[in-house]
Amino acid sequence: MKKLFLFIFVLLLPLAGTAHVNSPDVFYDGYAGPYHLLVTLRPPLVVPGVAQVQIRSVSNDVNEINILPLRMIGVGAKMAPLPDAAKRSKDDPQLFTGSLWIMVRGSWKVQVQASGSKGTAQLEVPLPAVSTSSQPMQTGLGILLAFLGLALAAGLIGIIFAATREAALNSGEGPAPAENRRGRIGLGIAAVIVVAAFILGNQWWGSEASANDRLNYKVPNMKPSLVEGSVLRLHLENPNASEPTRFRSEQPDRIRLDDLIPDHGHIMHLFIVRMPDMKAFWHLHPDQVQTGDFAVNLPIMPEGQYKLYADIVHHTGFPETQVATVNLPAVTGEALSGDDSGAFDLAPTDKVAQLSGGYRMVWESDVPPGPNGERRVLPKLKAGQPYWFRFRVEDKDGKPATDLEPYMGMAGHAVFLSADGNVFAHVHPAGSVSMAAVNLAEGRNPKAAMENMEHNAPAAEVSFPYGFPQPGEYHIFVQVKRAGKVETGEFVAKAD
Ligand SMILES: [Cu+2]
Repeated sequence: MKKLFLFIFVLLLPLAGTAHVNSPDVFYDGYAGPYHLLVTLRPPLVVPGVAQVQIRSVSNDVNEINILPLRMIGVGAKMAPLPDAAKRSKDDPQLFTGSLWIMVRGSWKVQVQASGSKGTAQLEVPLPAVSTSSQPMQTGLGILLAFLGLALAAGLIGIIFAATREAALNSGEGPAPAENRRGRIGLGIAAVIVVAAFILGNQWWGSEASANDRLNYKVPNMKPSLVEGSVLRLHLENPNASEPTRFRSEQPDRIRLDDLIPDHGHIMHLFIVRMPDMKAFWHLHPDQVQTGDFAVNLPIMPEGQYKLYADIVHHTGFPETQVATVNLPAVTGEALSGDDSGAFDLAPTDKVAQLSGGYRMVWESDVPPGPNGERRVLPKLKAGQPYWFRFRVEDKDGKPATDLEPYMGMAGHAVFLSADGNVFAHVHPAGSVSMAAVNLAEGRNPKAAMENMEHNAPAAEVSFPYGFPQPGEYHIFVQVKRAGKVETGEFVAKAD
């Protein structure tokens, strides 16, 4: 039964996603006051719908967790519904689960209130909610409704026929030819009205269904072009611009391209990956030339087919990834500078990636020690499960690196990409949420994106909470900054 459910769930996995491509779940590693929590939010496939919430407390001092959904901006952000209690697992007392109704599309946040031995504290997790697919009516229900509708129509026609023919008769009298004729006329008129009602009803249903389809979120496909040999221009698309409402009122969080806010210091983060070998990877930061148009100087790049993923964040905290595939000739571009990084000679590995100067990045296959300090090994990775992906940077003697620096305000940046390029997620130590959205959710100025960022030297180990949306092979690109230079390690992972 569970397998069947899983199978159906996989079938229903949306072909679209936001912020990330085809990776709709939200993973968030954060603190509610003194409590360290790992929050997983599974947004509904169709809005209105139910979001699944799973919270793992890292320590065992949390007794109770309450959750509630709020709009990210506008009046809804201040009208908190009563919180729901998350259910504590019997087998695993540090695991809490719950579900929340998300009633409209747009930018939401989930407030998590944790209570325990150190009092009550809360944190907020951004949740972008969109419909990604329309569910067709179940065949059984369709047949039942068609049958009931026909019975109603036949009944209505029968009643009108009987009423026009026999209502004026005395008891015991049969209908005379005049009454028979009146009955037949009544029958004809009733049949015409019922058939007309069926046709109009069907049109109404169809237009509602297609209006609903138009509201489904579509992944935006930007148009790339190469100018002057080494400048990449990107023309963004906004297929979700017009959210027509019945009363033509404008949605406050309608998706538009003139409202972008910087996310960890840049208005766009562009990832370029060569397909299908994935041995070339860049993380660049194009400038906005005008609304919807961006440009960036390309580095030195070998010829090939490249997939492009451009992350942007709207003023509502709603993140999007614009995608494109492009064939490029060899580009004799500029040396990388500023926050731009990447390499064209990466060697994907499942354990140890070589960095410059003999340094290494090691994917740690063990997980943090268990409740009694016992060592635990990372189990086989399963799709749909949240994990901490942990990477240790060590010097040529195998000692933990001591010269790591924050890269764009964070200890590390990771990209999780499926082998076919259809699943993409840009993840940080705090999770898969956009950092600008986290600031917004917690009531800080999203534009002052760097103010809550790390300035201290990161530890030699960096971890990313993430779960693969579906089974398959994935590449993980992990970026850290060491001695003033950004280094990229590439790992291959399999999810069952
Ligand atoms: Cu990043």
